[in-house]
Amino acid sequence: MDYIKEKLITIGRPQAELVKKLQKEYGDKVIQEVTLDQVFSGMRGVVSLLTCTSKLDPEEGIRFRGYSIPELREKLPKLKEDGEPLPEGLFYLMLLGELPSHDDVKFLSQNWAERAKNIPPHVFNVIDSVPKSAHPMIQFNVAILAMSTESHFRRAFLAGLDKKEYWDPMYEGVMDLISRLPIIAAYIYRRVFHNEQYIDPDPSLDWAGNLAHMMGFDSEEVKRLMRLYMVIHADHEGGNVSAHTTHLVGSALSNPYYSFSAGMNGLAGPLHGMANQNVMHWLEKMMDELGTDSPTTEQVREFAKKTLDSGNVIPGYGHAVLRKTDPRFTVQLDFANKYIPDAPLIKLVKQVYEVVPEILVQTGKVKNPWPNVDAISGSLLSSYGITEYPVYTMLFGVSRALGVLTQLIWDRIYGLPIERPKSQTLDWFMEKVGFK
Ligand code: AMX
Repeated sequence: MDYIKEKLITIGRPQAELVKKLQKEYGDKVIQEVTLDQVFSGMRGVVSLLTCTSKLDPEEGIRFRGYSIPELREKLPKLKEDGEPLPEGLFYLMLLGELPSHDDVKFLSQNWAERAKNIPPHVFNVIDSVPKSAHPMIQFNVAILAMSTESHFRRAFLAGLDKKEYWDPMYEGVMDLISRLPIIAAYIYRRVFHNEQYIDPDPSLDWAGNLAHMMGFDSEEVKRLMRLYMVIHADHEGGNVSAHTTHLVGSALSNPYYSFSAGMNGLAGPLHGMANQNVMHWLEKMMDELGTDSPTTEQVREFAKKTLDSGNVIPGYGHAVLRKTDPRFTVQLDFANKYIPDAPLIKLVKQVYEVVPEILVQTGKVKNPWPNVDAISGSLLSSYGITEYPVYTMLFGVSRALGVLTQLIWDRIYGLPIERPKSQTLDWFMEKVGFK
């Protein structure tokens, strides 16, 4: 057993006991009242999930095991002092609840590089059988499902493993799956956009650095950006579509591949992860229609208004929980201001930021007029030469694996049951509220 796994279960067993005790002794305590409005508006604010990896504050944004993004940038191990934190470190933090050392991060980089060596050939055959024109998220997802032939969890379940031990094969499957996602994503990227000129992984590199390398970007700058991208997209507490779906499907004891694949289908929706690609289409359409790459701020304002008037949302703005500018937006803007302040797309992102919140406020209905993570991520990637918009959501997905799959291990440590909320008919709701 590797030492991280050993540490995990040493921490995990008492936590699992605590959850059981809490439920047994306080199970009948009322924690919240739910209104009809909450049910009809996508269960906003309804507390119904136990998630330990991260927590989202509407004003402050995401905290991973208590640490904000600026704190992570300061405290997580980096390869170079002025670089960005390694996603391996964030995984360690989310899994074990404590900050890793440089050695811990190195262990994970090496462990994942080793595990990534054994992707079965049929996975690539499955990708190759899908038309290149299919969206990368389709190709990514069929590859994830195809890898489930390797599931430790499925094998252990069939062999009759004691359910208290389910966390163990789940950990193995999650580690395998996370280790392999960069190879899968880079394969799809090179297949679709670089004429099948594949680049071998370099096992001496870190997980995100290797992804940049296999995509064909060997500069330190792109590796640095990839590390940041992988850290900030990793988790956003338990109720967002990709996290909730992964957790829900996992509650049926589906293996990590089935569970994560389900989450990725949710990430592919335009209101969730696909927004990063749609922001780029929106900016491109703006430049096309205006016939210029550097529109005036007034022109940007008019274009944004036109988008709203035509009954469309402005992608990259708004959020179901956040009520301030997303710190994941701010950190990317800081990064851009530091390294590429004059990039034309970054200038455009800033112009949009200047005018869109005010326009959204004027609608009188948008609860959060501020930018989210997707308002800038594509422009940043594109400014560094990763210009193929359809891969942006897939890169988001590679990162999101870190959080949602860590939580899946914890779900099995806690021994959470199959999820099954109650639904009611419209008549029931009408009767309940006394509708006349
Ligand atoms: N542009 C235009 N209208 C918007 C808007 C935006 N960016 N954000 C919200 N609205 C509208 C909603 O469509 C809704 O209109 P309706 O009453 O006519 O149906 C109204 O404002 C109230 O919505 P809300 O309570 O403020 O937001 P929500 O919780 O229902 O939805 C979100 C949140 C993110 C889906 C929404 O803000 C949106 O569609 N944003 C654009 C897409 C986007 O950027 N998604 C990425 C989110 C982050 C992520 O998951 N990656």
